[in-house]
Amino acid sequence: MINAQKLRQDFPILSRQIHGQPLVYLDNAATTQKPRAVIEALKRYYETTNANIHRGVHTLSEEATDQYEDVRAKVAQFINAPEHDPSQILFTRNATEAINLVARAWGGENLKPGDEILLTVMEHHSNLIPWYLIAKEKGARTVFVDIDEQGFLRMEEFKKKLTSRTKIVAVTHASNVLGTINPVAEIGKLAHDAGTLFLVDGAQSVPHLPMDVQKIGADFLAFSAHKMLGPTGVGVLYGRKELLEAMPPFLGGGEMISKVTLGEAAWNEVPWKYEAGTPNIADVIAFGAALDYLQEIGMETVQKHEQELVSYALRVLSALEEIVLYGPAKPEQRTGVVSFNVGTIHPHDISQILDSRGIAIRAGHHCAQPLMRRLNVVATARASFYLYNTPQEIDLLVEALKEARKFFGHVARTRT
Ligand code: C6P
Repeated sequence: MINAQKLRQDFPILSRQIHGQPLVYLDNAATTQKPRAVIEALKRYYETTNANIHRGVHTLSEEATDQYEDVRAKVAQFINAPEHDPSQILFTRNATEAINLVARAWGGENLKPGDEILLTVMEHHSNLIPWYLIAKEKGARTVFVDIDEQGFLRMEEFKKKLTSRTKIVAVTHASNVLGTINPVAEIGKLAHDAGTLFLVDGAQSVPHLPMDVQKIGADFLAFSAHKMLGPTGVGVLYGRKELLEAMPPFLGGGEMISKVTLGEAAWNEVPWKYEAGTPNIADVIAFGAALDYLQEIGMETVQKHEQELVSYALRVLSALEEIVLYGPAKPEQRTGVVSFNVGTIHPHDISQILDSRGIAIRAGHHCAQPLMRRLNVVATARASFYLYNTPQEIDLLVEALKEARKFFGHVARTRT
């Protein structure tokens, strides 16, 4: 069990006041707060180890290189990459860049006119636009699987749309709007049986549940450090080694070459073939502290805590008048993300009222405009939880929503 009250003491920002009220941070799907261990790792690196990596033959450079490469090994272990081989882990700027890398490097080389990329209507723009761009360039097509009324993927439709034309299936593991956890192991098996590749967008799953890339059969997995207690500016792409070795580089420059002559170049080995230029050394090293922190607690425990919170949130929120909740009804079928609308109040207005009480949520289309259209809304309000959130914070959310309803109900009445 997580003792969230105790754990909160590790997060300096959580003792902040916003508009004179204690901060209630419920925007964790956008980015999470950072424990002192991560902040200190960053400071320690700059105060004691700062140097460029892989180049200098001096103590600082060697220490920085070792610390940076140690994190690659930690990530390989965290997601259970085959044989925990670190060369399958690439550092990018974020999950978005990781997906762009696959679309450009793999798609640029392998997609042909008439080929299909199988996606779903619940994808974040980061797992749509890179595919739209490469599909246009290559004359390939994007195909979409719908959801049912509860927010689950229509698997019968998925099976029908998975054909010999499908060259890659790219699906989010967990929706950033609905919280739905997709059956990725089943999708991976179907994709491989059909002879196609499988990319998993893990931006909303790797931070919240135990990840095993081998179990889910992912050929590629993308996620961001900042959504799992780590710093901004670090993303991860896991790729199967044969694929990474066969693909051409994504960006060119220093570090990613083995030999350069006038007009010709040969590429470095993986993973460095994909890490052109000086990487985000400090933040990768601090990400290592975030992984240690999560591993110390255990990802099963993190998931269980979030399920308890979401279970409580669904119960108390559904008792509010005029509320519409989106996504699966059962807490065990979702992550700690709850999207909702209250009557005709615009989500931005809800968010503003909550902010005046120190409560941070997100409102808008959540970079999932096709899903908003599918749900027949322009926007939703969204509360998203993490390991430091408490049921008391959900009570504060509910009280503030009651106030918002009273206030906007009053405004609506005085206007008519
Ligand atoms: N979703 C949210 O508030 P980046 O920005 O690259 O770190 O993550 C992109 C991304 C990819 N896939 C999914 C499913 C996501 O939810 C996100 C980021 C944030 O929902 C910011 S829009």
